Amino acid sequence: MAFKLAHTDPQTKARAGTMTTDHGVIETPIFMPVGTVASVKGVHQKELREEIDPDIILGNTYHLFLRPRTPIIKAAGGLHKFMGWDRNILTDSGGYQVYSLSANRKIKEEGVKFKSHIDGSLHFFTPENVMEIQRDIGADIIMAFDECTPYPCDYQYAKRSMHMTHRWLDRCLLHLQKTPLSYDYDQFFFPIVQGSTYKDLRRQSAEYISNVGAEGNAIGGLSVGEPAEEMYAMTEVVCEILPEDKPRYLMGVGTPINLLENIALGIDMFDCVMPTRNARNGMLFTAHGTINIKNKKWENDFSAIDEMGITFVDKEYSKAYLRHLFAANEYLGKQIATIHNLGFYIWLVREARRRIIAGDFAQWKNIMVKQMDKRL
Ligand code: PRF
Repeated sequence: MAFKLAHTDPQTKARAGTMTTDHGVIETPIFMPVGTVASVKGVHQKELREEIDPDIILGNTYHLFLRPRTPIIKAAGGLHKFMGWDRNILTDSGGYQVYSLSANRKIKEEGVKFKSHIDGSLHFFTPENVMEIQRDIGADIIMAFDECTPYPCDYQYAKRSMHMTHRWLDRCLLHLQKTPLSYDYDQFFFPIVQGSTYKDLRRQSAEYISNVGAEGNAIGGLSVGEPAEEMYAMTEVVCEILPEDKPRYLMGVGTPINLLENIALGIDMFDCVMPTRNARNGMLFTAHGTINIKNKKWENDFSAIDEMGITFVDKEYSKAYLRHLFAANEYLGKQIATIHNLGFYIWLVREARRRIIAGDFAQWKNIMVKQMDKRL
């Protein structure tokens, strides 16, 4: 994978770059819409491509392994063909979903035994079989199998867990070498920094991960309930150590403000369910703050959903109409809100990129952070 830094911001540590894989160019910073089960919830692939236009989306190993199951995806010729998405895909390893979704999981050195959240069936994930599954799912970027520690997490547990994540990483690497590609395009492997909210552990983990010399590096274990300031502090110490010339991916983050603050600390890639999940609950993100579209105050507001929005829904429909759709519990309401929110997130990272290149990212970020903190 070729990663080229086009520009670094002199006032912050923000970077603008490009990553190139066999499924095309990814302009960074990037936000990856979450398509957990081979579907970005509520958005047709055509709308995703033509209106929201992300260079890459994310899928989940845990979910796809359980349903439709790996052999079905393999028979389809990989996830791109199965879901009709010819741009980039990244799959998360299941290292997070196993902990957050499955009942009765048991974490041991060998791997994680877990019960499916769908039918209660028993499964076992190891660093080895998760690499094989990710080969067969066939995303362009695949992730190491890790343990995401909860917050708060005591120091001894965080330390032991981090070391196990490092040993699992070694097993992932060894097994990947023995596991050929399943399809005729390349895959790139990203290891994951852990270490909870402890700076010394984060530094140690970042050193370990950097030494792997992977095509890109990720930071996990954040945005799990800790205050934003603690997340930023961890991002900062880790970014000081991770190689400059490789993309940095902050997993599962976050709010629009979190994105800008972490871009300023040197992060290049993000994913989060927030724009899609919150859309389904009637929460809209805009450059001027958040809107609860279910609120009665929008009942008679016939202004556009978002005058500045990049997607067709933003100018085509009014706030009053969208509020009505939510009140009537129509599917279309959730769809419109989802397209709006994803369009906004993609606009935000693209605008950040443009500002980094133009040289006024820091000033713009400070204005945006204040504006986006409002509730409209
Ligand atoms: N590990 C993995 N995926 C993740 C996380 C992690 O720590 C997080 C943490 N916010 C989100 N997604 N594998």
